Amino acid sequence: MSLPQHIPQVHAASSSNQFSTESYFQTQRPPTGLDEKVNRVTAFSDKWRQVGKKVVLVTSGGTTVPLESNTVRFLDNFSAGTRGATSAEYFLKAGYAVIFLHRLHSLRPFSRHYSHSLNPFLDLLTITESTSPDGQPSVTVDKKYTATLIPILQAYHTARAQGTLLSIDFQTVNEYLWLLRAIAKPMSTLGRKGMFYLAAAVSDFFLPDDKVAEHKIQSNKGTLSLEMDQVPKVLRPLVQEWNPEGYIVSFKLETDQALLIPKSRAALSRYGHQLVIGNDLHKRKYEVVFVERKQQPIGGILAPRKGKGDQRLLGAETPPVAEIELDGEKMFKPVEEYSEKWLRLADVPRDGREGEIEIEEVIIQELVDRHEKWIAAAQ
Ligand code: 9Z3
Repeated sequence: MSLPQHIPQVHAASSSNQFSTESYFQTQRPPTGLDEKVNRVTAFSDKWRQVGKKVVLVTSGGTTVPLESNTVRFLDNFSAGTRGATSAEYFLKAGYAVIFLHRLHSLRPFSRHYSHSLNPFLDLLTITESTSPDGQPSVTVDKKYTATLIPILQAYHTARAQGTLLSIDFQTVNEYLWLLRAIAKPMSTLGRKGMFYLAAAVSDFFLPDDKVAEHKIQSNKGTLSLEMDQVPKVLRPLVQEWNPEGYIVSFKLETDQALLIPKSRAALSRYGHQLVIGNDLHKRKYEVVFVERKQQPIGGILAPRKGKGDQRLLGAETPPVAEIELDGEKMFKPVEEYSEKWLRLADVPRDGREGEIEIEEVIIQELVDRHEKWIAAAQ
């Protein structure tokens, strides 16, 4: 039966491709410049591995989704890269070497303090007329700004002199995914001394190469409909194949606070990594929650059920078990237990400190301890 003209046609969901990570990398083109970027990361992580330094990959900013391959238009998201850029500074301060994988033109460590919109750098400067014979005026930083500027400048110079900060940029979600996979490899030689701090806001949807328009989409049709495919969840292969020894921290962003903990737990259970930091879009600058497993992943261990309520079956050290039925037989499956820790700026003791405390300082303090324990647990 054909539909009358005025009834809108709805695309069947089954017409979209479901990309596994494997099929994604088989079908989507690698970005130009990938090898050169990966070579820089390899040299950087080799250098720091040799001296036993801890290395963290900080991802930062939003990814774009181009609508045309000769890109005029693209989809984007809100992320400015504040979390990533700020965290990178505190990781450096805590003695890490930092690979800063960031969205092109998003905020960067150190220079973020003087972003063009919030605190324009030119506003700090004054011109002083020359008193010397050459008649050249000089530029100085206004006295009232120097006390704030000096520690930032010192930390920046230290990172430059020691070579502890490597910045690599991406723009599209495709570039981000290829880079993450490629960087995970050289980082795996760091073993447990490598950390992943995945703060970038990565698009959940994209237009695969075979669906993207080649040239600028013309506007004369009056409307534009897009059917996008789901970006594969690369956390699973990152944890299970690309870098199984690294300490892996992902972020979970929600706008409904009630979803933060259940969604963070679900991510831990699904991907098996070490920590999810949950944050609410509107409170993210002063409140986050750490969600982690109480014990290491134990997924998949099944034991036949003996006596009713027999929880000793898996040994005294094992976590609680749930009774499930598999092929008609009653089995026990260990249940993962989670802990939550809220970090709130309002709870941080000020200890006579003046000025603002940033939530990233508190996050990184907590992470350094956990990462140390992760390293020690293997020894
Ligand atoms: C975050 O949740 C970051 O904390 C923010 C930082 C993007 C909120 P800003 O750059 O914002 O400081 O303005 N990042 C991860 C967001 C994300 O896409 N997570 C995925 C999800 O929630 C899981 S990997 O599903």
